[in-house]
Amino acid sequence: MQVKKVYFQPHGDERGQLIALEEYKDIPFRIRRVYYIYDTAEGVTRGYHAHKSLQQILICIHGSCKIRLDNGREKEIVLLDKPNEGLYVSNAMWREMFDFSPDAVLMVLASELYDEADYIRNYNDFLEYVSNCDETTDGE
Ligand code: T46
Repeated sequence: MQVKKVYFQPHGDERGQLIALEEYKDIPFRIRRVYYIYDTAEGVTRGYHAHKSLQQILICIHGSCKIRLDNGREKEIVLLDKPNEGLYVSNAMWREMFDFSPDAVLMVLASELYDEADYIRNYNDFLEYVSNCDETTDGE
C-alpha cells in the first residue's frame, strides 16, 4: 500500500516554530472540519471504521501515536510523531489509532462536515464496500 505522508514547512525563527495549513495548498482538499483527540487513556485503540467519502489529514501535533491503515487488501502501520508531518487518509480506508503517548494530541483536518451516514463501522461491510468499488473501477 502506498502511504501518503505530507510534510509541512515550519516557519522557524529564534522565537520558535509556526506551521500554517491552507486548503488546496498544504492540504489537498477544502477543509470543512477540524477536530482533535487528546487525553487518550493508556492502551486505548480508536477508530475501527472507514468512510464512504471523507478524506482527512491526520497530524500528531504533540506526542505520538500509530495509525493502522487497511484498504481491504493490504495493511500498513504508520507512526505519527512530528507536528510538521501529516498522514493523508482517503475514503474507503479502514483506520485504527493506537499506541497514543500520554501527551498525544492528534489533530484531524476533514474534507466534510460530521455525518454519521458516511461511516462504515462493520469490517465485513467495509470489505464488501471496497470490493464493489474495485468492480466499478475495473469496469471503467
Ligand atoms: C476518524 C478518526 C481518525 C462529533 O460529534 N463530531 C465529529 O466531528 C467527530 C469526529 C466526532 N463526533 C462525536 C461522535 C462520537 O460521539 O465524537 C464522539 C467520538 O467519535 P468517534 O467514536 O467516531 O471517534 P474516533 O476516534 O473513533 O474516530 C474519529 C473520527 O470519528 C473518524 O472520522 O477518521 O477519528
